[in-house]
Amino acid sequence: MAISLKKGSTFNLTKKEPALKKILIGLGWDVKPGNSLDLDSSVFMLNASGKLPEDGYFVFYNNLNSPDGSIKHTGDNRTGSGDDDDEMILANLDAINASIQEILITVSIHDAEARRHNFGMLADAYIRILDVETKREILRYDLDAEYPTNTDVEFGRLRRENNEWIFVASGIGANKGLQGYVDAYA
Ligand SMILES: [Ca+2]
Ligand SMILES: [Ca+2]
Repeated sequence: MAISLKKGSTFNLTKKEPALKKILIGLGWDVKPGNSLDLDSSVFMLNASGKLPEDGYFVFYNNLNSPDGSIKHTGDNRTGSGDDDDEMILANLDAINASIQEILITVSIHDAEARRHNFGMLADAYIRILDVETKREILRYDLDAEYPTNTDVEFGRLRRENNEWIFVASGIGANKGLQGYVDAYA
C-alpha cells in the first residue's frame, strides 16, 4: 500500500526504500465534464546554487532527456483522458549527475492564459512514485481542489541530502506558467 503524502510532508526514499534504483514519476489528471485541459509535467534539475547547470537539465515535452541520461520524459499527453498515468518521467537515481542537488517537479497548464484554463477545471490530479523494477507504488500525492484559480504548481522536490534522496511534497500553487519557472531557475 502506497503512502499518501500531505502537502508539506517529506519522505526519505533512500532510507525507506534502500533497494530503489529507478523510479517512475507518474502524473495523472482528468477534467470535469465539458472541459479540456493539457497539463504538462516538467523537471528542473538544480545544482547547489538552485539553478540549472545548463539548459538541458530542464526536462519537459520539448527536451525529453537530461544530458547525464538519468532522466527521461516519455512524452507529451494533451488531454489526460484515460486512467492511470497520463505523463511519465523516469529517473535513474544512481545516474544523476553529482552536481545535481535537487529535482523540482512542476505541473503547468499549457497555454492557460490564452485558453482561460485553471486547475478548477480538473476533476482529479495526482503525482505518484513507483519502483520501475517491481512496478510497486511507493508514494502518492494528490493535488486536491485547493488551487482552483491557479494554472501551475510546484508539485514536489527530490532533494539530495547526505547522499540520500528525500521527496518533499511542496504543493505550491502559482500563476506564472512554465516560463515563470524557467525564468526563476535558468
Ligand atoms: Ca501535456
Ligand atoms: Ca487521466
